[in-house]
Amino acid sequence: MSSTPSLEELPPIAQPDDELQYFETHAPPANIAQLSLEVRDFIAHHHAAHRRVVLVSSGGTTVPLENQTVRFIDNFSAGTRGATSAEYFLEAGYAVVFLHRQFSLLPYSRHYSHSTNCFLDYLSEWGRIGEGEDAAEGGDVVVKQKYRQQMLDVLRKYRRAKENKTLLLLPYTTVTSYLFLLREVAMRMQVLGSEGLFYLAAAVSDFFVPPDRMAEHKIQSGDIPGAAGEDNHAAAAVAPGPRGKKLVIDLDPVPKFLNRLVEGWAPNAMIISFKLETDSAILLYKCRQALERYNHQLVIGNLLSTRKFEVVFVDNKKNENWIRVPEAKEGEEQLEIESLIVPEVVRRHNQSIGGASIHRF
Ligand code: 9Z3
Repeated sequence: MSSTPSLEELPPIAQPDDELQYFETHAPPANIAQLSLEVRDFIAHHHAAHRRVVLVSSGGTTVPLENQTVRFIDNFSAGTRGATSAEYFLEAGYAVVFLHRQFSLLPYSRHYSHSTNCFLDYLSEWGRIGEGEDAAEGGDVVVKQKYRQQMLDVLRKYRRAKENKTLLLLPYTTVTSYLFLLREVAMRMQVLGSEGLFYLAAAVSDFFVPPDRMAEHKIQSGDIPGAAGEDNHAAAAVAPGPRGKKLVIDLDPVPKFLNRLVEGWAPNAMIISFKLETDSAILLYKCRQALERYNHQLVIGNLLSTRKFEVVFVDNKKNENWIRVPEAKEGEEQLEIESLIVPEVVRRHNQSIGGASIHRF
C-alpha cells in the first residue's frame, strides 16, 4: 500500500519568516545581480510590447553534499517537458524566461542533442577533395537531404526567437540557486499582473543538506592520517557510519515555497505546477492536495512511465481532464504531448485574464 499523508502530516508550507530565514542563511548564485538585470530588461521590453511572459522551469535541481561539491543528489528530469513546452509557448506568442538546469535540454537544440539524435548524424560532407589528411580541404559540411526540411523549420524558429529576443535562458544547478532565481524572476514579473504565467515543470528536490551541517571538503570513505576526520565528523548531516563503512545522510525538508510564490512573489499571476508520481493510485490525490495547500490555479499530474503520452489537468474548481496523445499511425511520427498541453494552458490563461488577445510578431 502506498502511504498518502494527510494535509496535517505534511511538512508545513513556508511562511514569510521561513522565507526570510532561508534566503538569509543561503548564498545566492554568484551572478544573480547580473541575471536579475537581464530579467528586468527582458520583461520591460515585452511588457511594453504587450506581449505575455511565461516562466518555464525545467530540468532537475541538485542537492550538494559538500560545499566544495564533488558529490550531489540529483533529481530526475532530462528537461524534455520544459524545453518542448517553451517552443510551443513561443509559437503561441509568449516571451519565455527559461529557468533550466544547466546543460539540460534547451528549446530548439533539443532536437539534435540526444544520444539518439546526435547532430553529427544529420550532417554529411559535400565536395570532398583528396584523401587522408587533406580530405576536408575544399569540402563543405551540409545537412543530409532527408533531414533538411525538418532542420530548416527548427532553424527558422530558433532564429526568430533570437532576433525577436523572446527567449531568455537562465541556468541553475542546485535547489538553492533555483529558488533564488525563481523568487527573483517572480518579483520582476509582478509588473505583468495576470498576464504573467508560471509553468513549473522542473523536478525540484524535496530534501537538502542545510548549510550549517554541510561538509566543506570532499567526504572521505576512510580515515586520513593527521586529518582527524575533521571534515566528516563536522558534517553532522553527512557522515560515515560505524567504522567508516556506511555513509549516513540526514536531510532536512526544503521549505515549501510554492506557497510564497502564490501569496507573496507573484500574487496576480497564473501559476501552474506539475506533480510527478510513480504510483497511479495516488496521482490524483496528490494533485488535489497540492491545490488545496497552495491555492494556485492548476496542477498538471503525470506518471513517470507514461508522462510522454498522458497528463491530467486538475484545477481549483475540482475539474479533472486527461490529455492523451493519439496513437501514431504506421510511418507517422508520434505527436509531442506538449503540443496539446500548451494550447490548453494558453486557453485557460486567456480565460483567466478575460480573453485578451496575444500580441504576436
Ligand atoms: C514534472 O512532473 C515533469 O513533467 C517531469 C518531466 C519532470 C516528469 P522530463 O524532463 O520530465 O520531460 O524528462 N515536473 C514536476 C516534478 C516535481 O518535482 N514536482 C513537485 C512534486 O511532484 C512539485 S513542484 O512534488
